[in-house]
Amino acid sequence: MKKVITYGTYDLFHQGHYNLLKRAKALGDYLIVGVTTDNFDLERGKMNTCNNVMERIDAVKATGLADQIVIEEYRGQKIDDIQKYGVDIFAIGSDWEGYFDYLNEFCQVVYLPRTEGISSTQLRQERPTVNIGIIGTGSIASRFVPESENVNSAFISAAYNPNMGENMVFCEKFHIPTMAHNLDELYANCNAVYIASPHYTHYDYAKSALKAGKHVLCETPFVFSSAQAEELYQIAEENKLVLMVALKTAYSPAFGHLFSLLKSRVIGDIVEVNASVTTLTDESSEKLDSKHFGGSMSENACFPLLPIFKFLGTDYRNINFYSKMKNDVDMFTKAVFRFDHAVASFQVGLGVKTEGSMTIAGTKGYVYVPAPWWKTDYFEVRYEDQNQNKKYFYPFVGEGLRYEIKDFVAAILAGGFYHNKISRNENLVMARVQEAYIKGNNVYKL
Ligand code: C2G
Repeated sequence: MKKVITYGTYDLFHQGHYNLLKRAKALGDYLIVGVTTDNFDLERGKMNTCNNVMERIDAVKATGLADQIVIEEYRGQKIDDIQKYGVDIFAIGSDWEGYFDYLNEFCQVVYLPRTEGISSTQLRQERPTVNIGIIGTGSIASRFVPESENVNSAFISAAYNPNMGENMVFCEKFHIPTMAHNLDELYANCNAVYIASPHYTHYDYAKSALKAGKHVLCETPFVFSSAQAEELYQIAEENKLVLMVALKTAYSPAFGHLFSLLKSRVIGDIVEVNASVTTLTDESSEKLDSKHFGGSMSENACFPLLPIFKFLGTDYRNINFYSKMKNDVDMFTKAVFRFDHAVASFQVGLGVKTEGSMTIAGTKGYVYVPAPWWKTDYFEVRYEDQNQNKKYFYPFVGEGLRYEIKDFVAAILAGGFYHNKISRNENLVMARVQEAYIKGNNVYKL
């Protein structure tokens, strides 16, 4: 019996896929089809698939051409499969011509003609698009635009900056169709808004965008009081709009899995979370402007607040802040939280440098996430018995903003039926912490 194997993602299954499977089947007596997992596709940079692995397997099954379906989970698996299943022929479309010649050592490699004029990419482009207007055209927005190009259904349609000179340079550089002269013009040319303006302007812009009926993705720190956060969520809810905070760590594959591992109690009860984010900054930077909520707390605190609230909940008893001040702003702040059964702390700095790692201590072991933990692709779970230690690796592609953009767009297209990676309550409590700090509650200045 001649066994043939072929692989693919088979997203939005189409005639090209069908023809390929038929041609592959005709090469032998038994066809094995490998379907990539969602994780493997993420890892190889394909993050715009519309169907999940179950849907893609079902589509292959429905053709009736596959005698066996396997899932492809890792690089190098093709060699393992060929040996494991005693495969005679590896077949793949001609778009891969030459790429899989190394498999000739293990079986015959056949490149089959590809069907012209149809592709998953083309079908994805025909799906509804979310037109995003950007408010604020600084450095984070400059990273956002190229990242959005990796997200299916996301299109940057307009940009606004009250400084028209800056806006013009930005729109020309990134080929943005509408250079909006005011907010009304921006809103007329988008159905969602990404707010990447200075921190102190977030609340006003978010409120205005929501009132104009636009979905909002707002940069961090979201706002500076829980009342403001509450008000914005209420407007979003009343108007059935998506409101998300662009805290990129929350959407990254590594953080998502770390959360699930900890909830499944791999280190027992969590007793301590400690995380640091320090980014040395030029003293003339706007980030250190005392009039506009500058400083380490406002710039960086949302990052460590995320794991603290995700892993320990938001019901802390108290927080004490210790701040090293200069020109009325905190160059460095250490915060200590008391929970009923745990303690947490973080260090944030713009003028002081620390190791940027995170540790989570539990009754059975601990998790170590090396610097920079907030954009990690790797962490370790460690135990007293070192033989039990485990290392985990994940993709973190590019600037890592594509994950939050993907979630934002997916939430809009799903009409709100979507799990938000940072809950409303977590965002409210993060704003409450910023508020407490600004009011000077339990702030000890050094
Ligand atoms: N294909 C085709 N004609 C098209 C589109 C795709 O013949 N118009 C073929 C591809 O050449 C491939 C198969 O259909 O053999 C599946 O294509 P994709 O779903 O795009 O999967 P791909 O990214 O090519 O993954 O490990 C995975 C493999 O490396 C291939």
